[in-house]
Amino acid sequence: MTITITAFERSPDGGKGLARDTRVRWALEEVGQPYEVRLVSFPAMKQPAHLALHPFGQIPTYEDGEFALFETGAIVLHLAERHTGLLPDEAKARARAITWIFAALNTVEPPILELVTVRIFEGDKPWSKERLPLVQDRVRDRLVQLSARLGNAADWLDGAFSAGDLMMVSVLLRLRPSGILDEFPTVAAYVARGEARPAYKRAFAAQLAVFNGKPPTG
Ligand code: GTB
Repeated sequence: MTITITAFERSPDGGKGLARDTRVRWALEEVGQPYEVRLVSFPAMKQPAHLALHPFGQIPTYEDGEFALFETGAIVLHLAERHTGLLPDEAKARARAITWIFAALNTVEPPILELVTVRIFEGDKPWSKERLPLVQDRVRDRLVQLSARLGNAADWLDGAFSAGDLMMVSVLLRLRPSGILDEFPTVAAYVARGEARPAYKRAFAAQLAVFNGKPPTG
């Protein structure tokens, strides 16, 4: 069965790879699974056909024949569990790698999304300027902790590259427009290592091709 994911017909990020289909594309590239993409417009995401796949009317979704998933955490974990390359075989190391997926989504991503909200969606509110430093500091707290975890020697969060790193790097990339990442060289270097992976580059290029109106090749 061909795997099909959904993505924005026209991503509001202008092809910077910040929409969440990129992390699913990246996982598919890491595990070597071919996939197709169905592009959806904002109105189409709220129509019954898409809501049947995604109850919250969002992208990305994942379909493999009759089987469908939503939520990037669930999709990446599903792929990582069924194919080699994104989770260690040893049970405890595997559980730790899965822990990092949850840590990325539940502990690191929320303050980052708060920052995006204050900077972009609430930037015109009178209280926005006052709130911004508080939210920036909540993000900085997490980056201090991640820097400590990575230390000077580790390339990845727990041994070899895993789905936990894929999710953490994906979450951290959303920070790039804010400039905060550059304050933390250890974390910035970690993100750069993720972006340097051939699978990430293919995923990024594929989503950019959509934005540029170029049909995917190969
Ligand atoms: N928890 C879900 C998951 O991880 O799958 C969240 C999915 C989600 O937020 N999807 C967004 C969406 O469909 C796209 S990725 N939004 C449309 C809607 O809710 O109506 C979030 C996103 C959007 C835009 C940018 N950007 O422009 O930079 C980056 C990320």
